[in-house]
Amino acid sequence: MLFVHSTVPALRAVAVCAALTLIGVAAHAEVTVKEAWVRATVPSQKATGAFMQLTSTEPVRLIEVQSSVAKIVEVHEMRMEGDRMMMQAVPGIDLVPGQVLELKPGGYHVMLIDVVKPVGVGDKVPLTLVLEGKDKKRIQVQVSAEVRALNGKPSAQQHQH
Ligand SMILES: [Cu+2]
Repeated sequence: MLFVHSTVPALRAVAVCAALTLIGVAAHAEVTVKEAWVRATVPSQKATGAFMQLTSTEPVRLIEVQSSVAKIVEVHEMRMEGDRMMMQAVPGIDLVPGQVLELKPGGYHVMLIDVVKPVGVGDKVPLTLVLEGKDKKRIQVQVSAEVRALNGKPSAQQHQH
């Protein structure tokens, strides 16, 4: 009798684990990041932008970005309001499966505010993207963004002039 009582809960625990694993796989989104770059700063400049192209296999929402190079990191949108260019923080950006979400100058971008030291051309800036699925599960994507000059051209091309 003792043997039976101790075995049944153990089996139940295994069954629960297997079910959780299956849910995890079904909700797994693969997020791809391409062309990640950060605009170089000049010594007196305290804020800059990070840009990239994002795609996902599942509907997910970019809700947060973290980086060790800035004290505050926000997701911003830029848009025309009348004849003025306005920039403001947004709570998140939705990724539609199969569509490229482009963060670019003049559009959505990651704002790095209060940079701890100037970021120079050729440096690598670590970014952690936090994305949330429809099931509220969060995934993190680590990105190494190349620092480029103000015009956004890759540094290799800069050297050709
Ligand atoms: Cu901004």
